[in-house]
Amino acid sequence: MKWWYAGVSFPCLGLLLLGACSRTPQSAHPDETLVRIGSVAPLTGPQAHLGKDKENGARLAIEDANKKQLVIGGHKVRFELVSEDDAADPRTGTIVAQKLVDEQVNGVVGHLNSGTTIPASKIYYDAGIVQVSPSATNPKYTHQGFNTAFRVMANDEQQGRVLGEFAARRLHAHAVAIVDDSTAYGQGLANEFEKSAEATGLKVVAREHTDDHSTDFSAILTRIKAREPDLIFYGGMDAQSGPMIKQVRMLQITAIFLTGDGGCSMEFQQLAGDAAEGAYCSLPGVPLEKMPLGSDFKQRFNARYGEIQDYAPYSYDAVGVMVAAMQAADSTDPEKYRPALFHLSYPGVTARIEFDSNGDLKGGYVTLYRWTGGKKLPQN
Ligand code: ABU
Repeated sequence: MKWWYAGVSFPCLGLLLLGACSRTPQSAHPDETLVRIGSVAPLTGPQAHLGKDKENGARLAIEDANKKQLVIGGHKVRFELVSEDDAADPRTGTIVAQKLVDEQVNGVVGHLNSGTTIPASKIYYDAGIVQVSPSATNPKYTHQGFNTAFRVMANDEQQGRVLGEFAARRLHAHAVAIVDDSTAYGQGLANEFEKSAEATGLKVVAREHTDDHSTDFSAILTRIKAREPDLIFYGGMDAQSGPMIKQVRMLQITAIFLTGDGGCSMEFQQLAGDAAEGAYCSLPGVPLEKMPLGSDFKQRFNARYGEIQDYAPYSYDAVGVMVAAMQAADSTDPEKYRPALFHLSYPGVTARIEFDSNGDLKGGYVTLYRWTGGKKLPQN
């Protein structure tokens, strides 16, 4: 339901068109203030499963916040999620961002992809709306000088470095082939991996590019096979890495397969089938089981929404830290609670969340996993 149906009377609608009426949406309960948090992710297209997972994480956090019956700024508050679909498309991302700005949401959790998050961040910054991305890892997002931009996971500089060192020191690779999906995320992570791999003495024997809609990689993989790498690194999402590893094994390429968080989902395993066995991937943070609140979150999420794909816990934390900042500032106004985000030490389910002056997560731990018998097993 749109805010102008829920909270603005019909006479007010006319005045609103003349700019003479408050646009603040009202709760259906007269003694409550409605606090609306935007959530943006691809809910259609090849990444819809990841977007839904992210949305569900945010939804669970909103429900938990409402259970606490918080009073902020002297008013009982009720949180509401405003979910939007950007289809992982940068242009749609900016249209949806402008829509949320026009609707005057109190904050935004999103977007999911770096390619949508980065262009959208300018729109939120210009409007003074706080944006916490649970998953966009391209460093540029928090390096544009926008004090409204935050993220709750390690960025691709951190992840790429760890992946490169892991390939050399733990997997003992020597010759690596690198493929990326030509997106802000995939290409950026592959570049960081390449830097790290070369710094640790690995030889890059092939560098190839695909896109985030392809599923046939036979031409790329045939060229790679001729270069005899002992490891293939893929920068991109599960919709490509799943079919890619299948085709790697069909071509009888025995190289180790390694990818980042975009390919570390349950969907990767579903798409790859038996070919997933022995593949490696990284996820920011420590495994949920090792976090004080992680197992409880996992249990409740599984009971409510099924298996976690990838980003639900980070999205849960992104909403959680935003609500914590509102409580700390005793205000749901983004101008007022934004500064509080820089001073919080928030116990998330994926990490203790503290932001640096750019809005990046301090510490930025990364865990490597190996697919074994259909499960991801932590390696560090
Ligand atoms: N972090 C990987 C997926 C999201 C993105 O950065 O595009």
